[in-house]
Amino acid sequence: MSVYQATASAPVNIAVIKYWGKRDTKLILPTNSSLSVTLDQDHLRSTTTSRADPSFTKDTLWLNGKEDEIKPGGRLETCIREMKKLRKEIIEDKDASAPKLSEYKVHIASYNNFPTAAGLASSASGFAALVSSLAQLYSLVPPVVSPSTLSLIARQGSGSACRSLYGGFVAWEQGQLADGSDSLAIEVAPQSHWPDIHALICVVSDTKKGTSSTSGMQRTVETSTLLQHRIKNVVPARMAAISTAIKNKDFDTFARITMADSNSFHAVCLDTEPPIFYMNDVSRAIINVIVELNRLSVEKGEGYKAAYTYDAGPNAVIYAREKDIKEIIQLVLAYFPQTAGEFKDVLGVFGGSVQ
Ligand code: 2P0
Repeated sequence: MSVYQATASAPVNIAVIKYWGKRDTKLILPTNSSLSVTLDQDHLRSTTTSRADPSFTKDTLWLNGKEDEIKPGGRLETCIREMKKLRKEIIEDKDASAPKLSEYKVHIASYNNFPTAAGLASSASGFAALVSSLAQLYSLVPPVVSPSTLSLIARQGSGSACRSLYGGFVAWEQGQLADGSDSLAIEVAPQSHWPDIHALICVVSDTKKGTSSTSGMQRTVETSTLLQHRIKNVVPARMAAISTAIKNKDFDTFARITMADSNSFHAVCLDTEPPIFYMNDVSRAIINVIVELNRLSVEKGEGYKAAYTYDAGPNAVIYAREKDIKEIIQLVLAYFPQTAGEFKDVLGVFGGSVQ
């Protein structure tokens, strides 16, 4: 008897143009496009195994070994249902001899291998790995199905997950259509285009954030006037400019826009009622160190050395070129010793290249 089983893994991505706000909360359609860099670290991935079998009585998911409820109408159920639908339409309806896997229940086991201290969100890599493993199981792989098509489904698990289906530099185009069929991820450039770019994660705190992204961003949509300015007047030009900077390997422009967009995202969080604070004093002190490092470097005619960005939490991600990584790590550790002093809550620095 045949065994239908597949395993796939997906990496974490960190946005340089931030997704913050939905125009459709059910389909997860964003109020603006976003762009991210996919991290290429073996220890920052989700790995998922899916198995379809006629003997299974219900779809079941285990997350890090613990059964997770698949709520009717919830994000997990949507992703599984949409993947089965794609299998039926693209494979089974066209080839009568193909096994009817879409009619079998699935068992799914997913693991995140992040160090708990990294304080990174797991929904992006988690839903991307889930969709990738079902795609392998159902033979929905290139050239039959593109990662962009799969991203339409991963997006409905968690918005940022759609960007984890490609390596390198990835845009999530917000799209215009009400059904979300044009709100998908596209590759801006593969990692091989600009392998010199690296990412450092400076762990400021590993405690769970106070306001979840999902509820925080909806509060921003409902209450922030600054968000309207951001989505209409700021992000579209930045998306175009940073894509060009990536294509030209123009680090100064990449760094300037990355830092500006992190600042803009945290400004709209502050403009939310009640305000949302994701950065803390240590996060802001790291910004000052990077700003000063860049100021001195620009003064010497050597351009920018580093770009900071912060997500919905206090941990810094610093993008830099290979030649500057060592100096930046030494600088961060000099200002924020990991064992003593008032900055003892800086838990660690993880280095890595992008995928
Ligand atoms: C981003 N973040 O672009 C932004 C920057 C956090 C700050 O995507 O509700 O977990 O599941 O679609 O994807 C976090 O939002 O939210 C996020 P849902 P998600 O990476």
